[in-house]
Parts: sequence; structure tokens; C-alpha cells
Amino acid sequence: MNAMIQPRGASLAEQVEADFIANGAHLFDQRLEAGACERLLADIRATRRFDDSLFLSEAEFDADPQYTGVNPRPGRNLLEAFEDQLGFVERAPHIVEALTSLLGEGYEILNRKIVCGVPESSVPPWLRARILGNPVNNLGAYVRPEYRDITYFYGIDFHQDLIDYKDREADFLTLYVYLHPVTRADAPLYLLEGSHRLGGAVFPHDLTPAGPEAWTYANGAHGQVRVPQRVLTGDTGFAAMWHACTLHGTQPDAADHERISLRYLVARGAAVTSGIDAVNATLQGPLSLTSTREDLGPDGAAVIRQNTVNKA
Ligand SMILES: O=C(O)CCC(=O)C(=O)O
Repeated sequence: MNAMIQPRGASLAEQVEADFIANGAHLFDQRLEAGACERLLADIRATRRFDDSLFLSEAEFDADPQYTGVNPRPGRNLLEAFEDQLGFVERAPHIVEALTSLLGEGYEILNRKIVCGVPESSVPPWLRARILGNPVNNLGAYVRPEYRDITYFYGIDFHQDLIDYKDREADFLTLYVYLHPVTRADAPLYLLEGSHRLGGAVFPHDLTPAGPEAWTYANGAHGQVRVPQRVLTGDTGFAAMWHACTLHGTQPDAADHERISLRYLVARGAAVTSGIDAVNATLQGPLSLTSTREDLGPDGAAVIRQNTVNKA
């Protein structure tokens, strides 16, 4: 990422704020402790087989399709079982410094969960045929209820994390951690640098290819920008955070094994003002949306079939 040039000796806090203003994201140079990542990963992997046994049969699904309420929630979130192992993320001094700089003292974890990129070999053929071309392939609807304590993706098109927070101001960010090496084949995050500048926008987004690894992104009356695409490959313990309006997505996992990551949403808490205000003051679009998406029908099933990140 083209980090904004800072004077020599700029603190991490200054660098993080400058990166959020310029790019809508900060990639940490310092990795989280590899041993702690590996132990947590082994414990997660020991809870289930990440193969087609995760899924309902087509007949079971069709008997009672449930598209909503299928993500982890309090009381059904595997990360709760590993709470006492999360200090390597939540108390890592550089993570705390970065979060405090943007969100102020007393920041609040809104949500934390395990996210799995499911490889093609684990997705039953009937399901692959059904979801082909969908923009959001969160597979929760098709997963057996006892396994819905993790979020499973078979790719998700470019979106803002504001998508799940209608009427909420973009006063939060996403912190994302790789628990093992992630190559281009392991469903790495694709992040569009600087896309946050146009503020909140309704999903799906107006993106046109603009040369290799770049897009022209438009948000109606709020303008148009050329945004470089950054593919977040990284080693065990790689961590990044991005603004709630930064576009990002993943392609289906092309490896022969699942990709397992941690995803946190962290919001401003008691602080009245914090670095995020300085970032948000630079946006030229809305800070909140009354409606965030138009890809779903009333039952939560996809009605728009298009996918941009898969063409990246
Ligand atoms: O992990 C993934 O494949 C996608 C994660 C993501 O974009 C999200 O949860 O917002």
C-alpha cells in the first residue's frame, strides 16, 4: 500500500491515521505472534471437518430455507470458547495503539468471529450450481445449524462493512487477522485503496475496470475515483484494518484447504472525538445510509446476480 509519507519518526498512531485518510486502511508491518495463531488455528480445526459435512442436503435446505439469522451470534459463536486465547490480538500493544488512535480510549468490540473461506472441493455440487454468480456467497443458510458458529464464505463481492449497519455512522473499523499464510489461492482479501473517500454507498457497487489491478469507482452524485486494488496476501499473524466505507471482497477459495481468519468490528466507545473524525472529515460522501443494499429479496435470497471481484 502506498502509505502516506510521514515525517521521519512519525508514531504508529500518526501513520495509522494518515493511512486511513489516504487509503482507508492500514496494513500492520508487525505480525501477531505466530505461535498463538497456530495454537488457536489447531483448536478451531479440531472442532469440525471443513468438508461437505458442514452442509445441509439439498432436500433438507429446500424443506425450510432460512436465509437470515444464520451467522454467529452471542451464545453461538465459536470464538467465545477461545476467549482466553485472544490476548495476542486484543492486547498486542501495536493493535491497541492503532485502535486507540482512531477510536479513542474505551473503544468497543462490536463483533468478533471466525471467518472461513470454503474451498471448492468442500462445497456440494448442488450448492455450487445454485450460488453461481451471486454477489454475496455467505453460505450460512446452507450450513448445518450446529456449525453456524463460524461465518463461511465462498467469495463475496466488493462491499463496505457499513452494509450491515443501516442508519449507523461509520464510527467503526474492521480488524482482520490471518491465522496461517494466505496466498492468492487462499481467498485473500481484495481491498480498493481510497474507495472510502466517496462515503457510504448502496451495494452492489458501480465499478469499472481501469487497467491492471485498478478500478473506476462511482458513487452517484458523490463523485468518481480511480482506486488501486491491493490483494492482501500475508503470512501467519498478518493483520490489517480498514474503514467501514472501504470496498473489499474475496474470490472463492481456490486452494484445496479452507482459509481461516479472525474478523473484528471495533467502534468508538466513550470518546467524544478521535482520529476517525479527522478521517471522516475528508470523505466526500455520506457517513451513514438509510438503506445499504438492494441485492436481496424479502426472504433474504439473492435477486441480483452479478459479481465484480470474481473478474478481478
Ligand atoms: O473472509 C472473507 O472471505 C470475506 C470477509 C469479508 O469481507 C467480511 O466479512 O466483510
